[in-house]
Amino acid sequence: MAFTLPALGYAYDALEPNIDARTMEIHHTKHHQAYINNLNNAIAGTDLENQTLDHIMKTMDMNNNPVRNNGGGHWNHTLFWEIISPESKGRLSGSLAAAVDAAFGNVDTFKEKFAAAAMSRFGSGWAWLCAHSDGRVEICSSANQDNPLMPGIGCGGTPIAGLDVWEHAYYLHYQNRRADYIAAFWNVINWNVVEQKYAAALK
Ligand code: MN3
Repeated sequence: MAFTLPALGYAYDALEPNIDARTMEIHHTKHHQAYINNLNNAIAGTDLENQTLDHIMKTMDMNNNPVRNNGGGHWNHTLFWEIISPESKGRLSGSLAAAVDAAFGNVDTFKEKFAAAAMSRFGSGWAWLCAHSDGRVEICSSANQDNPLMPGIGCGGTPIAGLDVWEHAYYLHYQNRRADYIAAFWNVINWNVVEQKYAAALK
């Protein structure tokens, strides 16, 4: 079964001014679609063809660059579209807020550390908030289209929020101002979805 581009739950211009419509459209219809097309081509006729995307991530042969780069690209963007929304929804609360406090002291420190992870990723990659099955959360970043589900990335758990810091994610509107793009992320993060993903990661 070939992978297909997931529909967004909002219009391309719905995240303005935090993420501009042109970036959203190109990012979704060109970049994400290309990862999917290349992934489908890479797995056609192989044992991976009928596996779930999660299974492909967790059992990744890190020497298989076409599947690593394009499978990661598909998984990562699928999460990203889900955890943003036209306006920030919900708030950090409940058991996720407690886990964030336990790990970082408070929400502001969490945001600072997440932004630092996103800023310090040299070149292209992602910043992640990951949840472990025992409830702990941690922040990390990974290069290119790698993600923490893949073996040997250096941080564990399940990503429950991720921020794309490839220039294609922000350059049209923010040019080199990655810090401004990261700050705008908090205006569009959907905490309700992140909390659902946190709860699912504990099972
Ligand atoms: Mn991207």
